[in-house]
Amino acid sequence: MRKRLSIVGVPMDLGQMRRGVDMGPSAMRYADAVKRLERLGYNVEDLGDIDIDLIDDDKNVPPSLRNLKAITKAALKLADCVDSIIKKDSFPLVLGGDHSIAIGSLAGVAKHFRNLGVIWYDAHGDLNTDETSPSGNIHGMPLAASLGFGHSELTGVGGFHPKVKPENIVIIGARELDQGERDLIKEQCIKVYTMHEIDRLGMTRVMEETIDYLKHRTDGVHLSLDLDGLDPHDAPGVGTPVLGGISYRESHLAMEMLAESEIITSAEFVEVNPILDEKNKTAEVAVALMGSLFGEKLL
Ligand code: B3U
Ligand code: MN
Ligand code: MN
Repeated sequence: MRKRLSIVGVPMDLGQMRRGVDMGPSAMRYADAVKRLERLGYNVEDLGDIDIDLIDDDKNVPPSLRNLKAITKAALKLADCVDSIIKKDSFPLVLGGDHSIAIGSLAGVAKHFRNLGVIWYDAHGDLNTDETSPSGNIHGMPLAASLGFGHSELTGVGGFHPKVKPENIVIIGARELDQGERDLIKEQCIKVYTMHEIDRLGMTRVMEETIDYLKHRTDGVHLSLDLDGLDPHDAPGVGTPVLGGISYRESHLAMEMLAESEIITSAEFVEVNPILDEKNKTAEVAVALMGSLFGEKLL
């Protein structure tokens, strides 16, 4: 029987200040995400996009949690959608949108696993809370919120927390962390492969260790892939590019190793911003990586 895969787009840019990332789902569809995955033998359904309500909450919400109401509302909708995808035995593939959407993805996924693992492929830790964030941008908070840290409206999406335990997380590609994030990583003993470890060990070993680590302690793994984890040369269309990132080739290798390992049970590709992109390059990179994640091989 063919494996089922359900795509849902979250056209939201409210978790950060640069407009355009709400067009990420369209850009990845335009880059032929559906066809590419169908070619691999998947039964792909595209559920379209979640409706994003623009709620003007500036008056009621502090600047440390910009657009809290609208982001929470979108997270609740996405959580329900992801939940129903898993209930019908399909694989949820979420297209972002800024990274704050991960709060909803993880809320929907976490109900179905007792020991969910998370791979956070990102230049950033996204481990800020409203108390530690230097920007007030919620796209810098989703991993903290999923661990149960931060504002109760974010941590409480889905009615339970935490969505993931600190020992079940692996961050890959980090090269820009705020002090509060560093403190949380140390305090919670979160496993992080910074660019230093990727350079030193090589991506092969990083992924072998990651897979081995998560395989033995989790019953499902969500891949949260922020395109800014890649080097801006390879993925220029992102809102907060950071030099010295993971290469296109290393990223393909990482996805191919994840495909072989068969540990990934849900995934999201976020922060593609077509306005900042070079001829849809970043969306094409995202779709090429999806191909590898779902088993594409040259021979
Ligand atoms: N850590 C900073 C910057 C940032 C986080 N995520 C992205 N940028 N993409 C913050 O605003 O929390
Ligand atoms: Mn991120
Ligand atoms: Mn990032």
